[in-house]
Amino acid sequence: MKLSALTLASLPAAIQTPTYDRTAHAPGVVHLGLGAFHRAHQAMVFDQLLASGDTRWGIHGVGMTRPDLVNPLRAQDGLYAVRIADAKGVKWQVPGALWRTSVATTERDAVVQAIAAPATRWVTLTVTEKGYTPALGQLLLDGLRLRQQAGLPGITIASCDNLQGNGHKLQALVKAEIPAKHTTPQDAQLLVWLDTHCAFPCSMVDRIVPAATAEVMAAAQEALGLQDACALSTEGFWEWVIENRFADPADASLLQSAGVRVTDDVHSYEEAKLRMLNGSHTAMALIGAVTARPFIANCIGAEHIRTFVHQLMGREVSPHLSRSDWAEYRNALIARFANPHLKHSVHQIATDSSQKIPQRWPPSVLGQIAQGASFEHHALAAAVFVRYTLGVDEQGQTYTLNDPQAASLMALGAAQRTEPETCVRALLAREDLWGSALPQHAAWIARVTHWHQQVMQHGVDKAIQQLLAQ
Ligand code: CS2
Repeated sequence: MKLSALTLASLPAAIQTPTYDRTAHAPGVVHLGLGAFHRAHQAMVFDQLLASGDTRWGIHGVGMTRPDLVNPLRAQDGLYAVRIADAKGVKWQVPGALWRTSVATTERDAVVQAIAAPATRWVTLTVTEKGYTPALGQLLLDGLRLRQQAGLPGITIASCDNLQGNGHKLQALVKAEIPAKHTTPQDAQLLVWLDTHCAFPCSMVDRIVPAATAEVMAAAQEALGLQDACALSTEGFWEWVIENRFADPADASLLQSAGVRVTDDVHSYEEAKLRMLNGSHTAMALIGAVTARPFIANCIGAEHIRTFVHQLMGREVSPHLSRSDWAEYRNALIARFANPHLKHSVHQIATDSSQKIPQRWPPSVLGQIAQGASFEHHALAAAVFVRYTLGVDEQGQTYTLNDPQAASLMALGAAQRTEPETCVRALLAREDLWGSALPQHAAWIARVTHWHQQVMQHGVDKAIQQLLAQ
């Protein structure tokens, strides 16, 4: 038997399950990007608010492209188990906030109608870096336009993706779909309505949630006594920092009551998270992919890689952060990366590296350059990225580059065994990855070239050890 509304009551008493009515009310939240992260993070915050008796936080979850990810959730009435495991212990919980589901590519109209529904008060988004396209702006605008035409209240539209200033980016994307020239009076009104009645807060979200695995499904079966094709595993830690900018100002204290940090300064949390956590993640993911270490815990478990990441954060990232508690933050991150319960695949994190590197590495490198300080750790990480584009690890096993730029990256990196310098230069010239300043910086190019030589001659582990010995 599988987990569903019918079988929920049969779960062992130790598992926390929703006790509120999941069918009496229309969802108040439309979430775009129904991946593992949302289900083990925001959906659990909304579950808490629902459990407190506030019926407005049920979710209409939208998978952006993949019906095969949404269908199993539908078959389980939006229910799934989450294993929360770290040094403090292991527990299972079944959040109940996911009430409806759609797939944007095949059910676009249902999504537009959901955004325009009277009960909807929030739209949240985790559509990944590459999801910020004109098509997303248009989808949101179509729903928002219907709201405005129907005289409905404005809503809060919260981007929760790993992008600096994510709320501003999303707002610009939506407004860009209204023609700047020859604006009709209706469009002009819609623009004013968007600015005065809707809110696009920036936010930083954090929780390590690996993609579902067969191992977690088997563990769920054991813990639940039921089959759960959508079970997830995560850590106890979670953080949601959101700008105090809501269509309904009363939401600020409600979210705070559920443990969300509401502040006017999201920026300092965003930059620290993107460069410390995500920056280290990308470095370890590429190191792991090339050295055939399957999980982040394997990388951080190797002493030289742990020291490398510790130094990367402490020496090259932290000097440019506005967060002053960076040392505690770094130490907490190292402990989180080492969580043995999280089988966080390096290839999952290496996915879309071309979209992730721009937020994660160049700001720290540029900060170091401005201060005349060393950027050796980032240069080595960049060299490993070049090596990664070969698509074969140091054991000779091939792997796939899952990246919208995969073809062009692999084409540029293909000859790196025979023409290493040309390939490094070609990959470092890409402004879409490194921004406009770094491709011009001779010392940066020279240091990445140096580390690439070491990586090609001696392997990634030796190159890291050499760096640490400097
Ligand atoms: C990771 C993130 O896959 C990745 O790019 O760096 O998903 C990371 O696990 C989360 O941002 C943690 O909050």
